[in-house]
Amino acid sequence: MNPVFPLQLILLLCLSACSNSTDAPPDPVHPIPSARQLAWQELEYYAFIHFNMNTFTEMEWGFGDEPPDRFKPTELDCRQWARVCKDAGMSGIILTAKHHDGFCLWPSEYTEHSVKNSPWRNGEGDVVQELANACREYNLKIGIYYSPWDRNHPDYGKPEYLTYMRNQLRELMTNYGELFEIWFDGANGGTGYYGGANEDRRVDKLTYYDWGNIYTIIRNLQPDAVIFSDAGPDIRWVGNERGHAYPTTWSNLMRDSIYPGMSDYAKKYASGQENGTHWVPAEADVSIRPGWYYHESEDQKVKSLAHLLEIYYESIGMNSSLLLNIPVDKRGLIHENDALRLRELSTRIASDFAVDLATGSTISATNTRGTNYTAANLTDGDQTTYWATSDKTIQASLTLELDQQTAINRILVQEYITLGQRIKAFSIDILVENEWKEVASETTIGYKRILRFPEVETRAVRLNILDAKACPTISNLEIFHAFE
Ligand code: FUL
Repeated sequence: MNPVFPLQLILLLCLSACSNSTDAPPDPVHPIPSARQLAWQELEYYAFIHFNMNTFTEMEWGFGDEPPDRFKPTELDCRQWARVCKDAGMSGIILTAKHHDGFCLWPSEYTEHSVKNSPWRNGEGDVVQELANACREYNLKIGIYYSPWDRNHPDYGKPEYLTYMRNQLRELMTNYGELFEIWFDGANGGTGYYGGANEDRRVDKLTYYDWGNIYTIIRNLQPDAVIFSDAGPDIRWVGNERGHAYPTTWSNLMRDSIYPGMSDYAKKYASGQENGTHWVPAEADVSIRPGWYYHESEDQKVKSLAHLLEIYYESIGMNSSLLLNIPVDKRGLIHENDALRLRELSTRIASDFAVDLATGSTISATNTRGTNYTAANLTDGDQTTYWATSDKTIQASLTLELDQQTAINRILVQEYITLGQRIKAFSIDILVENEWKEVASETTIGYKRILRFPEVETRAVRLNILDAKACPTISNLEIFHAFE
């Protein structure tokens, strides 16, 4: 053994004691996100594409008796969809591979009710494959919407249908490369064609689908994909189809007390639960038009820029992702009106969030855990560094001093969610003529919270953490001056 001099020994001990007390990370507050949930969280904004048999029958929910030859897009071009979504600043596309009417956009070997019996590409086409290729070309992620309810299938409601569903999911999970999200609709069971039976078939939504086994198939074949349903397991429905989360939105959920399609879901679970047992963050889905599918009569009803901005702030700005639906039209293209509006939205968001006015400011905190967790981590543009207080300090304030009087009207703040969602109450003050003026008093932050307030000229901004489950951990604080 090497001799160690007493002085060096003391120094070493002292250093390690110091680093333990100041630089040990805070304990996580459970539940915490999995690696696949953390990766998903960064995607934030992606497209839903409702395009299927309903596009050609002017339906929202097809009955299941539609003949495959009605599916005949004239100019289908998935590269156009990908181009529009990429230009819109989106990170991926989720396609309705099979909706409630059961028609399959891929030539499944388990049914005749698919593109293979349609006139499109002489029955040789595969929309899922074309979209997968286009997404790869444009560096977008691809996800699959698969309706558990199938109004076409003769066996729906019987155990045999589960074999069909599993076989189809295996096909989809195997043949199209890496998928980022699998989307299971909560709407299921009711009247339908069911192979000619034309009857009402109800299922026990809790037990019928044997979800555990379906999740196992997906985990085995697509280990990095997140699974969406009302009940997760990875991502949950936000509880409305208007595209907004709630000022209080927890990513925690009592997951085991929920099953997809339960009637009181929206009331009880949509905004998550402070004491939820599992990490199941919210995804807000909404259509850019009144319907999910394309209807020519809605060409002039594309949501306004102002409406879409509201949706943006109430989803991405309230600890949720935004799944914005674009109905592809009968040609097989995203309609010009929708493409134009999407571009307006992305241009506005890009310009409103182009200049972070917090960059270069001086930032200080009333409490800091240690040298690895200083307030400077909030403005370093690095999401893996964060500010934290010492274990026993829940309430603390951060003050940002700008180098000159500046007009501001947005503040963006992010918790370091790797260690769990912790903050229960916070407020924001702005220094106006030497007096602190409160502009926001709120509850949760989560992955991302964007606060809007009327434009104000200031040299200093203060974020006060008023209550938290444990010492707060915040990774990012940005300030902007948006158009209005
Ligand atoms: C609902 C479905 O019934 C709608 O048709 C649409 O697909 C929407 C996203 O989910 O539950």
